[in-house]
Amino acid sequence: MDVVTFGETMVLFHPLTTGPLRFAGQFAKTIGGAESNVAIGLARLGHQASWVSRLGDDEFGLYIRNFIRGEGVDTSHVVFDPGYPTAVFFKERQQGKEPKVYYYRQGSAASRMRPDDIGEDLIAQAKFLHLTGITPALGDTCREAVYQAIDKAKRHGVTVVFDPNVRLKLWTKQEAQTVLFDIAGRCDIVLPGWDEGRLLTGEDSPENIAERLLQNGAKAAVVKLGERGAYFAAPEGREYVPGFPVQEIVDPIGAGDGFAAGFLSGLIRGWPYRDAVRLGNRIGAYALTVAGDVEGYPFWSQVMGEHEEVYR
Ligand code: KDG
Repeated sequence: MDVVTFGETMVLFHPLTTGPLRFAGQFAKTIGGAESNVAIGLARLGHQASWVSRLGDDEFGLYIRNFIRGEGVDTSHVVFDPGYPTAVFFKERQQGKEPKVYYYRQGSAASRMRPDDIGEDLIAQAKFLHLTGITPALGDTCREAVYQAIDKAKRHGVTVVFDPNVRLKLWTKQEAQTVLFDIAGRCDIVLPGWDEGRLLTGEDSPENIAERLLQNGAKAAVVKLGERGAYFAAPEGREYVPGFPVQEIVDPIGAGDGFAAGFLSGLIRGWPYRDAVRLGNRIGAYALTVAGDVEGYPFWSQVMGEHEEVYR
């Protein structure tokens, strides 16, 4: 196994029209969840990824499991929890702005995840454990599962990668800052967006954010800077890596997870940070071109340009 990750995935409905949701009459259905996004991105790039979660024992639970399994991700540790629903969320498209997100996830099956769901044996087989700051915001047992998973990974020398993924619809700024900064200090590699880095550290520049995260205990930090690319601080050096140009941004949600998948793919291949971050920027850019989270992630053959594209 290359990467083990765990977290909540929801059914995502995105409207076919722009404007307030109350006027939207037609929706496309797909799935979204930061951790399964990363697992799917990795599987498309040719890696073995396992996604662990709880789903409702319902139609949407099966839909999510089948979708993720269909992408080649290991879902054999997913628990179907009777009596608690699979969560859903909606995007609201706004002209010229990032979509708004509305969650219906309180009391969901995934909010009942607990430490035993993520077995030490599974983590011990992996090269990386990938975590996000969404899971600890879902509830006390989820938060405890995150802390214990980090301890399990450490006992087996598994590298822990943490994307803070701050979601202020789930908790207050103060709570998010305190808990996520604490978790970041226990992980090996931290991948904040620039705003998230500012919130966590109180610093402003990417360089200072990264240094503060290293002082806090991480071995490396990569600050994502949107179209400007990313800045990394790691034992092998410190550098800005330029972004990948995109002609038209359809929807930025899912780009950070694409970045994590590409970056991890580079590290699994044994590449230096500069190249791994560059691949992260590239996979993140693909995600910008579609309305869903994962539909834009490329296969490895596309990244390598192995096939000449024939349109008709
Ligand atoms: O990174 C994209 C995810 O944030 C989105 O798909 C939904 O996981 C999600 C969340 O909790 O916001």
